[in-house]
Amino acid sequence: MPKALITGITGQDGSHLADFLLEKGYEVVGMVRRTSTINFDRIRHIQDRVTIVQGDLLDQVSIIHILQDHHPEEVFNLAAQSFVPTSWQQPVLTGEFTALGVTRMLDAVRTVDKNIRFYQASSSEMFGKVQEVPQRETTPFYPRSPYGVAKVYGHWITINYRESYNLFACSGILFNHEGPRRGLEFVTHKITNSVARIKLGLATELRLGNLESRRDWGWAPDYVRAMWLMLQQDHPDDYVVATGETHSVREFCQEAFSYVGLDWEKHVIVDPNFYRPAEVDMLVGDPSKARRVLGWQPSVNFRELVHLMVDADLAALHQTGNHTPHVG
Ligand code: NAP
Ligand code: G4F
Repeated sequence: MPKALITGITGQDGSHLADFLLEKGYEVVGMVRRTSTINFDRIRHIQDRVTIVQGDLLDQVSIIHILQDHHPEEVFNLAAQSFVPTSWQQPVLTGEFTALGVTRMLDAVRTVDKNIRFYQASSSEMFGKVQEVPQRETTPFYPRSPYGVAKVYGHWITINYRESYNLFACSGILFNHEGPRRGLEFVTHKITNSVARIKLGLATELRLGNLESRRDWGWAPDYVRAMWLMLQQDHPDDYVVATGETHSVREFCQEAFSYVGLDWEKHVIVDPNFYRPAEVDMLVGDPSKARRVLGWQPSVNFRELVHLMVDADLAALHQTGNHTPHVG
C-alpha cells in the first residue's frame, strides 16, 4: 500500500486529495497544526481512514519527525496561508508559511529520505500582472501580492532542490479551483453562499470588490488528480493546470443569480473595502502540457461549476436549518 503525507489536509485541496488517494488504495497521513478547537469539517467523513499527525510549517523539527516516523513515499505540500488579502495584513507570517515553509519541507525530505516524491502547490497568482496570454510554464512571473511573492519563492526553491539534490520535486502551477469545500471568504463561494441565502430570504445583499477581474476557474476535485499524476511520471517537472477559459467576477454573479431566477444587479453592491492594494486583473492558463504529458483534462465547465456550487449551498442551508454562518 503506497503511503502519502498531505500537509494542509484540513483545507479544500487537502481534503479532496485525501479522498482521491484513499480511493486509489493509499495509506494517508495528514499533517495538522495544533488548534484549540478541532477544525476537521472537510475531513470528518474520512477521519477514521486517515492518520492525523501534529506538525507545523513553522516548526522544522515536527516535520522531520513526521517523515521519520511515517516513511511516506509521496509528500504533497498543500499547507499555506492561502488567502490573498490576508497576505497584505500579515506579510511576514505569509512569507514564513507560504515561502520558507516550503524550504523546511524540502530540507526535511532531503535529510530524511531523498527518494520521497514531493509536490509543491504553486499558484497562478505568481503570474500577477500577466506578461503573456494565456499563461504557460515558461511565462515570466510578476506577482502582485505578498502571497504571490511568497509562492514565487516556493516555486523556485522547489526547482532549486530538484536541481541541487536531484530530488523528485514537482511544482503544479494551479489556476483557481473551486467547489463546495472552498473557504467562504473566496469570491466564488462568497457569491454562491449569498445567492442561496438571498434565495431563501435570509439575506438581501451581497457586497463585493472588483467585479471586472477575470479568473480561470475550475473544479477542485479535477485539480487534485493532476497533482497525483505529476508524481507518477518518470521525471519530475512543473505543470500549468487550468481550464483555458476566463470569466469575470461579474459573469460569475450573473450565472449564479440567474440560475435561481434572481437578478444579480438588484442584490450586488460594490464595496471598495474589498478592493486590493494591487490587483491581478486577468488570469487564463494554457494547460496543453498537462494534457499532453499527464493526460489531464478538466471534467466540469464554468456553468456547471457555478450551478454545482449554488446547489450545494442551497442543500447545506436546508440541512443545517439555515444556520450556516455568513462571511463578509
Ligand atoms: P486552504 O483551504 O486555505 O487550506 C490551507 C491548509 O493549510 C489548511 O489545511 C491549513 O490548516 C493549512 N495550514 C496553514 N498554515 C499552516 C501551518 N503553519 N502549518 C500547517 N498547516 C497550515 O487552501 P486550498 O485552497 O486547499 O489550497 C491548497 C494549496 O494550494 C495552498 O498552498 C494554496 O496556496 C495553493 N493553491 C490553491 C489554489 C486554489 O484555487 N484553491 C490555486 C493555486 C494554489 P488550518 O485548517 O489549520 O487552517
Ligand atoms: O477568490 P479570490 O479571493 O481568489 P484569488 O485572489 O484569485 O486567489 C485564489 O486563487 C489563487 C490561484 O490564482 C490561489 F493561489 C490563492 O490561494 C486563492 O485560492 O479572488 C478572486 C478575484 C480577485 O480579483 C478579487 O479582487 O475576485 C475579486 N473579488 C471581488 N470581490 C473578490 C471580492 N474576492 C474576494 N475574496 N472577496 C470579494 O468580495
